[in-house]
Amino acid sequence: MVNRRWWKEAIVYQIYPRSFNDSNQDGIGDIQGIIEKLDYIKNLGIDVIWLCPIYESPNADNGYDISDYKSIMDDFGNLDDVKSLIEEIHKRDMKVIFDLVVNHTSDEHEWFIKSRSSLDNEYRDYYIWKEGKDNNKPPTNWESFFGGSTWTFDEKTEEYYLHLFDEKQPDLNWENKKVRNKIYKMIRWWLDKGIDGFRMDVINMISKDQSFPDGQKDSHEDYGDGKPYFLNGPRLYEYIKEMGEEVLFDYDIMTVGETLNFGVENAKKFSEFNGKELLDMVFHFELMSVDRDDESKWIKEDIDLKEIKKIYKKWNHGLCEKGWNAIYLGNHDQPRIVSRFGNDKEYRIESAKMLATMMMTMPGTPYIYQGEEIGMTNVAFNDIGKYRDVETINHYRIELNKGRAKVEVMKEIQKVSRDNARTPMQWNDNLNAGFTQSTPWINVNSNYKEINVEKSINDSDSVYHYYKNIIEIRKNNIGLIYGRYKPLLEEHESVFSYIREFKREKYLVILNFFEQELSVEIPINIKSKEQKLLISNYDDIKLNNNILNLRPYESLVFKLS
Ligand code: TEU
Ligand code: CA
Repeated sequence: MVNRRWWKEAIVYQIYPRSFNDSNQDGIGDIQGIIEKLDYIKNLGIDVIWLCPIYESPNADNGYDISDYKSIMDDFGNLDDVKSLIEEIHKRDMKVIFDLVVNHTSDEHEWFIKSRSSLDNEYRDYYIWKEGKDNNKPPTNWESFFGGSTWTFDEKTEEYYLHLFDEKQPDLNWENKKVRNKIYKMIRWWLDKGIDGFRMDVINMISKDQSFPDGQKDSHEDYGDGKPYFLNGPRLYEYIKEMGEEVLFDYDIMTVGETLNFGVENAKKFSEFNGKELLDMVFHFELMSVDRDDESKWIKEDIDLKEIKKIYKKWNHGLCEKGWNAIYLGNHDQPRIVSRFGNDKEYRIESAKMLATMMMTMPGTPYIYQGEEIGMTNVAFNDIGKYRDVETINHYRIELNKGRAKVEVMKEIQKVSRDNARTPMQWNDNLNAGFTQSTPWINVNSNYKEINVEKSINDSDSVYHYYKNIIEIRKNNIGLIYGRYKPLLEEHESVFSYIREFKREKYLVILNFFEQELSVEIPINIKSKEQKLLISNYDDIKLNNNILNLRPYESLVFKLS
């Protein structure tokens, strides 16, 4: 029995507005720029657009530091632009979800300005303030996601405030019911404008262990690990449930939580309350750490396919009865997927298509990040001055202060920096890839003459057309959406293969995950090669008695019955 929902059958397209399309030639993408491109998005087969934050913000973290939830960032436009954006999206029979960033605000939000002004004002308790300990050291040894302590001392009132991210992103105090009420009201205000849901930024960080213990720390480390005390905290379920009851349950919307270290059990638990959907799905980070060193996100390791298989199996089986998956390989915080999981040189096209095949044949709702559909690559600027991201710039500064060599640190940044995904969308081979006619806020990737939307649309063999085809195939084959997931060849180190089964429908997916050519015996009878091949990224098939010869990144999807 499947529980059909529109958001389970949707394909989502994520827009990072700053880098999408500049309509007024000031070098920054904007709302009108998005409106200009809605037909392009619709044509790809998209149902839902997820818009990264567009609210008023001093941009310490590109809009994830909000100074007013109900105003629009000047760079992007105004509320009227947003109203027409929502209208134009709905006109095209698509939906739109916004980013909900309520773990923290900007330090320029009026709540925080008031909060920091004295010890006893009515907003003091909107944020998390603590006295220093042992000679006025920070209240805990936690390390911020962007480097340094999670606590900043404020001279005015001589206390520390908590910020899990930048010091310009103070954490809200969710223990305070007034804060929660204001947030629920703000959510209702946006839903009444007609948006169709939310992507909830770091939502499993909102409840903190109120005893604020120090985190574990090895002697060679400067900071301790606070994650056990602010991830999946004691009141998290209560808050999400309350948000549902006080506002979300009144609307037919979709919600996707961004949840670090959440786990399948939580994903299940949080998917429902009293028969109503709570967090419809979550972005877990397990695939985002398969190629990273345990201690540092900046150390890139090789791809281990068996690890990837294990993660999909765990989540696909874990959420097959209850809950739902969100499928993504990249976003605005991650390197470009073809550079990371594929090969952005001689097999860029083949590997981008292989990754698309995997995403579109997995159980769960697929999320495409802007540019992925034309196989955009990492940028690898050679000069730190070209980077814009606070996390990257901090990393550079902190590591150089430790005495590390510039070249070494730059190598890490080139592979891992979030700016890899934030260079402007490549529309055509004109100046600045058609993104803007003035100087873009961040440089365009120099490969834009080779990789751009216009060229991709004109080439029937492009990554773009492959995405378009496979999206259509997914929509026409409900078994690819709701079918059960059965892994095959689980011990194979370079071929990823699985079955999707739904009532009488049966699909077989075979992906050569690497560039080595190889032969593999498929443990399922494929009667004739042309029989039911739905899609492949090569022109022909090399099949002989169930032995498949797979070329670099070759991917095939069969409909067996
Ligand atoms: O990201 C949260 C997060 O934990 C990471 O993905 C983060 O970007 C990075 O990897 C830290 O090392 C969300 C947003 O997606 C991100 O853009 C924001 O910077 C962050 O929250 C704060 O709002
Ligand atoms: Ca602009």
